[in-house]
Amino acid sequence: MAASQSPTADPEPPRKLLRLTQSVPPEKAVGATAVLNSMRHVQAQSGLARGTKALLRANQKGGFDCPSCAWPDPDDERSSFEFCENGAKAIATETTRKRADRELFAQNSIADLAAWSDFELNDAGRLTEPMVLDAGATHYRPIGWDDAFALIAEELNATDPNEAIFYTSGRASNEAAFLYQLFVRQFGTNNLPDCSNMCHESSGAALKMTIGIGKGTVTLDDIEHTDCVMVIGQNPGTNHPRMLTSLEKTVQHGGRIVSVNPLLETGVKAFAHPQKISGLLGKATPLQSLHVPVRINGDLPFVKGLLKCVLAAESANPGSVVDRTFIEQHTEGYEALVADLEHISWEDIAHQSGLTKNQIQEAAEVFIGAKEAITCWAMGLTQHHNAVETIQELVNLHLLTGKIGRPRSGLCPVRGHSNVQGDRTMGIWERPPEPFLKKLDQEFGFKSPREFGYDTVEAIEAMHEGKARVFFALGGNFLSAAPDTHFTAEALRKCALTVQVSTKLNRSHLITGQRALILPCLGRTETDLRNGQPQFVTVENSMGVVHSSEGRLDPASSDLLSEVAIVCCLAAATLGERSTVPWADMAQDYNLIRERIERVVPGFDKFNLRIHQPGGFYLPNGVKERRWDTKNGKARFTVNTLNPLRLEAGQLLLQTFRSHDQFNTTIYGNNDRYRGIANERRVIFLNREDMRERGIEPQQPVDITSHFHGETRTAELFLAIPYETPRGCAAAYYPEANVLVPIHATANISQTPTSKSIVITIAPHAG
Ligand SMILES: Nc1nc2c(c(=O)[nH]1)N[C@H]1C(S)=C(S)[C@@H](COP(=O)(O)OP(=O)(O)OC[C@H]3O[C@@H](n4cnc5c(=O)[nH]c(N)nc54)[C@H](O)[C@@H]3O)O[C@H]1N2
Ligand SMILES: Nc1nc2c(c(=O)[nH]1)N[C@H]1C(S)=C(S)[C@@H](COP(=O)(O)OP(=O)(O)OC[C@H]3O[C@@H](n4cnc5c(=O)[nH]c(N)nc54)[C@H](O)[C@@H]3O)O[C@H]1N2
Ligand SMILES: [Mo]
Repeated sequence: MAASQSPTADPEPPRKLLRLTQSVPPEKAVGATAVLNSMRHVQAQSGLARGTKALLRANQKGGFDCPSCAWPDPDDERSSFEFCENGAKAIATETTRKRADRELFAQNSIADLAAWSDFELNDAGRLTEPMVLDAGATHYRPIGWDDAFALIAEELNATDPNEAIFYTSGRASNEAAFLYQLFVRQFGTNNLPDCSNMCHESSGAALKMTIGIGKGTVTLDDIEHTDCVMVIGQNPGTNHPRMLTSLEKTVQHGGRIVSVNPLLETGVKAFAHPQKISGLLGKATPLQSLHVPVRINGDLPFVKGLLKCVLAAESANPGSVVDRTFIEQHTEGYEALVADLEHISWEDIAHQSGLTKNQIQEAAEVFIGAKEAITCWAMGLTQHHNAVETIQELVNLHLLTGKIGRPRSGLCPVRGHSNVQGDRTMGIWERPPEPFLKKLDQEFGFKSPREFGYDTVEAIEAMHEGKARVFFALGGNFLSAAPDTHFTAEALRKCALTVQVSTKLNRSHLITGQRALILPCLGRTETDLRNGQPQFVTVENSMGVVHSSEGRLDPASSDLLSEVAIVCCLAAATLGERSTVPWADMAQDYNLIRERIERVVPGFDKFNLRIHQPGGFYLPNGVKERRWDTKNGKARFTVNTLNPLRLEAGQLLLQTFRSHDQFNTTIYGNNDRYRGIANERRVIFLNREDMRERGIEPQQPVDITSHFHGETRTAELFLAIPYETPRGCAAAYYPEANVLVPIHATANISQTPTSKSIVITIAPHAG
């Protein structure tokens, strides 16, 4: 029998090649192929009846919130098909009939399972009962819930609170998240890292500092009726497919779409609406009117170029472009911005962005010519060393032109996980603001710790240095999502105990501390009965709408607990008499939790009443009324230095991104249809000239080495494929490429791992 927990069990997905075929990427997205694909996934996993029942309740008023992305639902009328191909895959994967039960764990050791691909791990099915891995054991074994909670409580109570880490992935409901942070703070620490640290932290930081709120400022209706949407560093066709429905409306209303991306992503080329006969027959609406092929991490100079164009247009025609009244009334720092831009040369901008002055001018003309404009972005901007600066530069663009805080204009960071925004609103944050803690303390009669906790990268470092010994995850797949896979694996292995609250099997269950627990929970689609009463939870979407989510399917197993119940049991077991919070009552009636949220978190007045409004309610957002929650009540222009990564001869910049067949580390299949890739994930997309220069043939196996401050990391066995992208740019899938992301390569201020600009070299595969 293979030994488990031995540091030799490989934390990387197996390095095995499948059978790649590459074809020309399609010219349009969605259409009948997407519908067929949705049904294929649902039928294969869930069966038609269970699957269809689930799909028809997705994103309906009174239904459940699709567990995939955070794109909002229409405020008014909804069709009966408010889901997309990738939402269908997420639902299929949760509602699957397959089970990762005690037999599976008895038959397969940890080492056996570690040899499975990420696809195979997820495909094992839903987890059915709590499992424990004893110290030195090779296999997980079943454990009762009470024993599991007692085990964690015992370990936590033998641990200095600051040596325990409590991670959250963005699927946790508001109710679960609120109670979780309350428990963690009563336990005595702010060690609450979350997936946001690896995701939109840069957006939150940049927006908070400049406009006073770390969230987007527009509604779905704004997007659908604006004159220009700039989609920068985002691939909506794959990651937010329902956004295409909105972009189609923008275009139909006469708006223009500019896509800024090193790749010409199919999703923004054209869209065939899957719920219209014309769309099913293949008739597509062209979406982007301009594609700007920026070089990876070339966005800061690109936006500076746009700003220079705005100033030039204003000089040519004073009073036409720059919104002087707005600037005077609402902002500070204008003069410094103008002075900075005067010093920046077009040569530097062109050189660093990889774009010509003409290309930038063309984009500027669309933006300037639009009376109203919205900028949407995601990971293509947030995961770079200067991500915060780049997003601040976008804020400059909107402030300079006054295109913010009025209908149809503003900023739109498009969130990832379906409730990642809500989790932060509920206090999942290692750097909680004082007013929040004060209210929390008042409400629950205790004193929260004030010392900031660890974010994701700091948490990994702390575990690695032996400064943390318990790791608890409310959802997610920390090992595979985090940077520097081998470093993170070493860190987790140094813990005394690692605990994962999960729905599906993943690699974080296999790379563990000395002891490990898997606590299986209900998914969004399932009925949550407490004391015979069905409960619902709430979430907040990317545009600040809070609404309910209630599943109606029979749970995957009778032995699952809701996340809320898990947190309550854990808190009661750990804190005992130390806590005066009525954990048991709240676990039985989620209205009681919402009453507490209402008293602690601003914007939730009459929560239990308003949550029954069909579609929910908007949280207050001062920027929409041009109120700025900054120190002096003004929006701030910022001066951001151009500070490009300097590459040495032979080096390339690698971004790590998502295929069309995955949700983060959950792999649904091995295709990436919109990029013409079938049956392989170990690929590296390269510019043709870059391949030729290195003598690399199409589909040749290569090894990739990343370079950071003299350190190197290597990912082996990827097939090189020629792809339309600027010189010097490369791309590979996450999580296979995470081994290359150096733990210390993080963004200024937000500390987000720089997963979109990894300095690499490639060489023919050795072996
Ligand atoms: N189906 C599905 N949906 C998802 C997810 C999923 O994995 N699958 N993940 C969810 C989560 S958590 C998130 S955060 C979002 C992620 O949504 P995205 O941010 O769209 O995800 P990525 O695949 O990382 O794509 C990044 C895009 O940015 C581009 N890009 C890379 N580097 C640069 C750059 O330097 N400049 C510019 N301008 N562009 C660049 C890439 O070419 C790619 O098009 O999606 C959410 N929705
Ligand atoms: N190189 C690189 N790394 C990245 C990124 C990148 O672009 N490149 N993107 C980063 C981003 S944007 C993000 S958000 C993170 C994502 O990081 P995570 O959120 O940690 O990872 P996921 O893959 O979304 O988590 C999947 C697991 O969540 C569990 N799960 C699913 N549904 C539920 C549920 O309802 N409840 C509970 N308790 N568990 C559930 C399942 O067991 C599943 O295996 O990864 C980051 N890592
Ligand atoms: Mo994310």
